Amino acid sequence: MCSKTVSSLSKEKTMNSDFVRDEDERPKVAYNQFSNDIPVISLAGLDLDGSRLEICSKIVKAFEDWGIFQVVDHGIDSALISEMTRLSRVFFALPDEEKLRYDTTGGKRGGFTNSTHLQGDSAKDWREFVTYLTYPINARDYSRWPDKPDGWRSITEAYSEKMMALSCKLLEVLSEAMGLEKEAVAKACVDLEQKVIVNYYPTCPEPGLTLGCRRHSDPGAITILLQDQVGGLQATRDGGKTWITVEPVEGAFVVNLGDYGHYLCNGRFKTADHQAVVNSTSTRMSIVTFLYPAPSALVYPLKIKEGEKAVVEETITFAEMYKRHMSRHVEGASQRILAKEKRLQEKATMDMQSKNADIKM
Ligand SMILES: O=C(O)CCC(=O)C(=O)O
Ligand SMILES: [Fe+2]
Repeated sequence: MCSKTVSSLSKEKTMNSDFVRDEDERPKVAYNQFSNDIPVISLAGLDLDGSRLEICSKIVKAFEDWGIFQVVDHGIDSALISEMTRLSRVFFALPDEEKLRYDTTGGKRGGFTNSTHLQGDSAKDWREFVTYLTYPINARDYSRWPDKPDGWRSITEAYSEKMMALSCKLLEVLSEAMGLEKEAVAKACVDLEQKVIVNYYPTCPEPGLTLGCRRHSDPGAITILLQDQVGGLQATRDGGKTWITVEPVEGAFVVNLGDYGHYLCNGRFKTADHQAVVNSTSTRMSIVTFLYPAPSALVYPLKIKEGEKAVVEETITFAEMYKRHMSRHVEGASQRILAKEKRLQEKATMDMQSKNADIKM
């Protein structure tokens, strides 16, 4: 297995084989072949009775169709967004030794991860990332927050606070969409947890053979994602048959519904099925804020319409749901490896048979 950072590997002419995905997992649509199928929704007037209903109904439709929308006029200061972006870029440009001071190998919660080590997966993700557990505040472990560049820690604090406020507004919309009181979803969460991941995707010599971030859904309630103007975030709503590349919109955040959010509304809203692809000319960055319920929060629909069945078979805690979510991904990955080995074996047998046939002729 290769231990260089992805940034270092990106300078090589060919791609390291650890990153080569099975054919059916490889990108089907280019990173810059943009689609505007995902709606861009303005939050201007969200607090006014007249326009709130209209904005909420647009969000409901987007969640029903895709589990994803983009949000503009969200009230987050663009100077804060630019500074968070600038400082994150400075971090990833640091020498490997500096980034690896915060290496998460060995299961540390928070710090720098060079590619993703999903147990049993057929290939690694072409990305590096930094993770911070940002809420609850008393759970922050500042020893895992990189101390370089200067000012990044305080900007991350300010950024995560604004993201928490925006997430709470969106949880209110989700509650109202289910016909419940504004606080219903936040109450179901018991306590809100927030994790920030800054993803960095170096340029890749063979982007058609790999993924920056494997296909997945986010486990939590909602995710707020800031991407740069390069493009690479892709979504599917037919189980991976067809994909679209989400068009980057300056100043917008992408909002994804996670698995927990999907279960709370009894499956009415889709969980966002997504991945990220890379390219050979531009590095890309995304700053992702996950909103999770407390580990003890129960995963169960808040409202089940008459005649409807619950999409969950039993009430479990979010901690248990998270564990199952991760093992589902690991199981899927192991099955892929077995299938790949079987295909290779079948091919070897066929090659051998045709060689024997040639000899007999
Ligand atoms: O970089 C992106 O656009 C997607 C990242 C993502 O889905 C994640 O970090 O969960
Ligand atoms: Fe994601």
